[in-house]
Amino acid sequence: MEKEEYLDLYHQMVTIRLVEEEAAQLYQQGKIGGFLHLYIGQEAVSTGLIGPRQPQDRVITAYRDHGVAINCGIEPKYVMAELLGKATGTSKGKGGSMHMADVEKNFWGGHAVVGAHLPIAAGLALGDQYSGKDGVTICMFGDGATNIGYFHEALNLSKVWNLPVLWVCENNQYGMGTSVDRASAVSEIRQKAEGYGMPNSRVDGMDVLAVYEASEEILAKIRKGGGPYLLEAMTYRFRGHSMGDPERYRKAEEIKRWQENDPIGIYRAKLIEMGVATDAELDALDQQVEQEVAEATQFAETSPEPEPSALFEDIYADA
Ligand SMILES: Cc1ncc(C[n+]2csc(CCOP(=O)(O)OP(=O)(O)O)c2C)c(N)n1
Ligand SMILES: [Mg+2]
Repeated sequence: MEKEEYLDLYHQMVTIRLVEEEAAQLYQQGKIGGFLHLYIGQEAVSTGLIGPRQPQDRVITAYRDHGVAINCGIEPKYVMAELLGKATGTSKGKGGSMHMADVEKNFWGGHAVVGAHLPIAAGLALGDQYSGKDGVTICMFGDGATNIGYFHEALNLSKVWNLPVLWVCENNQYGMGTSVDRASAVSEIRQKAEGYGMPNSRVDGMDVLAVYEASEEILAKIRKGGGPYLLEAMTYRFRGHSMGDPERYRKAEEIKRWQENDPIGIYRAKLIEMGVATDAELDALDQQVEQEVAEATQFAETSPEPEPSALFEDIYADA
């Protein structure tokens, strides 16, 4: 990788972190309605995963989607405007936090029903296979989603039809307040792929370069007709399940231990150690992102609300 590419990954991770820290404040001020699920702590997963994708590769995820939207190339100002329910938002202010999408960026959302986007991912991949395109569908979901029927149906059919899907389980150790050990019959989620004869592996989801390398290699295999693959990324969400989670199910020491393993801090140290960038260069980049996020917030706050008539638009797709 060239220096710019290394720094671009860093820029994306810091952007996600600062956009979400700002969003948490706006939520507390009552400017963001509904639910807000933050991705803070998990930035290395989507950044590393989406880094090596080709433009024809589709991306689809669950409701923890702000970071994924940014990694797919949606500008922070459109993410922020969507969070505030403004007409300039990426889903015209009608989707909000959980329903970011931009088909032009090949980002297929943002889905609130746990596991429900997995069969949609299989359908997207079937469409590409049927029309002879070489795109891979990258489908991200949580550990909790792997205990849902949709997961098993989608994995099974993807293998039966040899669909080009990269299934990615973001194992952040909890589904709401329930730990993986209490909800899943197997502690290594990747083992669930064995039941469908599907290749699988685990990766350190706090190490953006490890995720990038795994993604690059697996995408190439799938693109060559290798069929579906399940990648389990080990990660942790530093904040509650959503805003307002009292977090009675995990100990402060556990959170602290993981926070000491901050994916941005790890990557920053690695960039310096590898001689890619100096402390001062990274500080300057941090400041640049602060400025960009302030501008994005300003754009969102001063954007108009959707017109009432917009309620009746975008309900049915044009044939
Ligand atoms: C079908 C369905 N059941 C329950 C819920 C409520 N719910 C929202 S998030 C969640 C936990 C999912 O955990 P996981 O898949 O691990 O994702 P994470 O929040 O950790 O990213 C649940 C049970 C839902 N949205 N949809
Ligand atoms: Mg989870």
